[in-house]
Amino acid sequence: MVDRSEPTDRVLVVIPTYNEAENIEPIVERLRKAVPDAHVLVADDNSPDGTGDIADRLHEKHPEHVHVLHRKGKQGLGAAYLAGFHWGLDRGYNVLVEHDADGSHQPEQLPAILEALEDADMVKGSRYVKGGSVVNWPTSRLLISRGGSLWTRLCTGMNVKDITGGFNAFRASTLRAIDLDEIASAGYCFQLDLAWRVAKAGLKIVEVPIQFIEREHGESKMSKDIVTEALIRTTLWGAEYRAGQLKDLAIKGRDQLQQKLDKGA
Ligand SMILES: Nc1nc2c(ncn2[C@@H]2O[C@H](COP(=O)(O)OP(=O)(O)O)[C@@H](O)[C@H]2O)c(=O)[nH]1
Ligand SMILES: [Mg+2]
Repeated sequence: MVDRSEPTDRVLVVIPTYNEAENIEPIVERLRKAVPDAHVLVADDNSPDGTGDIADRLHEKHPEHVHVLHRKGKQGLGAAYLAGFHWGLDRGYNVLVEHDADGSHQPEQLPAILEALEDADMVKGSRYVKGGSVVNWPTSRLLISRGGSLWTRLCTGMNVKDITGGFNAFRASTLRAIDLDEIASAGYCFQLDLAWRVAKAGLKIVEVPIQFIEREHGESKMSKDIVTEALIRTTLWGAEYRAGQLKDLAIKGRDQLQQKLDKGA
């Protein structure tokens, strides 16, 4: 169980980066302004465009608040987040935040997310609740995102509107309550995987409206393989979950029948 009376004063914002040279400095500086007490960890996969060097310079400028995790090479967003979470959990942070580098997530909206975490185990920044929005996405991308959320909701029964979103905050105890090391999802399915594990653990997920703005610089790492991974995994989780529900129903029916038979005997 997660103890919500635990403090939430030590916040680590993890930013995974791959080729975000144009974006990393402005986003870190905006975070420093919006949440001055929070620490930032840039988890860089040895970006060929030198993002890691820029992050090192930001660390020199803000030695206490900005940290850098240099990883060997491109291993996907999920692996970078997991390494970042472990880095933070090992150092006693009690809140861990996921935040993209590309300007899609607005650091100025983080205080509202952190406030909501006072009464939740996980907070999802949500484009699809009242007050949330998406700016500059082509219809095709919006369809993938909304379709992905809808499909996951149908499969798993999870009551979350924006399941694929990547602007999320967790209590450290929430991450400790789910088995992080079992997460194999690499691409954006990582976000679904995390939310599904938190929901399955019976923990409370709250959605807070955010404005999502598509990046102006650099390229998205979204690919067909990433979407396929999400589709296959969510369908399998759903099948497993629904099979479990059916089994529970069958066991209940069998027990009720047995009771009746015993009474009649
Ligand atoms: N470390 C690391 N970061 C990644 C990787 N793939 C994507 N990212 C980062 O994850 C965030 C979201 O990725 P993005 O390409 O914008 O995906 P999109 O928003 O779904 O189009 C950005 O900060 C990326 O730099 C990766 O393989 N390794
Ligand atoms: Mg992006």
